[in-house]
Amino acid sequence: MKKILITGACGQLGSELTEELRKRHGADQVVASDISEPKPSLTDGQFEHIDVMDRARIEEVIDKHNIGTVYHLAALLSATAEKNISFAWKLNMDGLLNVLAIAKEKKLHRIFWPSSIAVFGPDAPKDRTPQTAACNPTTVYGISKLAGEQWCAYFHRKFGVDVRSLRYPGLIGYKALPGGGTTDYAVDIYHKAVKGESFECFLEKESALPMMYMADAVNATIDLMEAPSEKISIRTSYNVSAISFSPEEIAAAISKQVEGFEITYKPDHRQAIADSWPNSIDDTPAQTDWNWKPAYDLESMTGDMLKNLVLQFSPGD
Ligand code: AKB
Repeated sequence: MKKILITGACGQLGSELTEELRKRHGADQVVASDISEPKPSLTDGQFEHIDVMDRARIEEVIDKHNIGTVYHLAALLSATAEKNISFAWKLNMDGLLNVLAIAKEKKLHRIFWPSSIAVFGPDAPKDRTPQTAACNPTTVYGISKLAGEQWCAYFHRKFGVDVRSLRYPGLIGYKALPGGGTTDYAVDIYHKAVKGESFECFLEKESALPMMYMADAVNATIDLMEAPSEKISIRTSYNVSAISFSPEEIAAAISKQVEGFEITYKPDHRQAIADSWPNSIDDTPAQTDWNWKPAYDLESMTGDMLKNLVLQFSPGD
């Protein structure tokens, strides 16, 4: 059987996706890769160092491990990308184009590539933003995701590459920290709450954004990848929705479970990014095509996050 390769496996989504795919297919079937050193949680299976801008290196790893499927996650997120626009463009685009070209040449079985709600900009409706809303992003990250979506559709249409994609909202999990995103506050806030500290939020209190619990994100990704080809009607990237909340709403959900929790607001440059994105997403095509349905709402996610972070931070661990 051909193996699975994950790029960017040390990232927030990569580390959890690697864990779940190894659970489902066996640790020896899933090769994790990253430009960084492997995290301890990734050392139960094979690991390779890959800089995704180096096409020859990706090919070498694909040949060495007899790879059939690639989850290509390595990228710079929105806030970091704004600080280094040329590098963000190079990493996000060259990485994807390398993987797509290799998939075409080696006739790989399937590719997954993450897009984002960042493809939408101020011209899209804010609430329940539909799949086909205007995509005029105002960030370099959003521009790279929009271009990437079109490259995915092009490689599918022109060369038959079976590449699939989701427009992730902000992802929230307790196992790994996000890095450099605008939605990162919604992870950091839980860490502060379990440490008994107050939280200073870099977004305004009413700034609602689409979000998703990591367990739902991992399931959505694997469900999409396991769906029969004839069910996939969208070859750019699917809208997927789960929860939508503002900083004041997540703080209220935490306060119900952590007595005395306090939040203050000091909006910074990330506020402009958040302001350009939708408040919530309509994901009808994902529901219709491959039965997408999230399991977690704000309350159940908050309960699970707090329970698991308390276990992680408890003395003796
Ligand atoms: C970010 O904030 O940059 C990401 C995203 C929504 O794509 N979490």
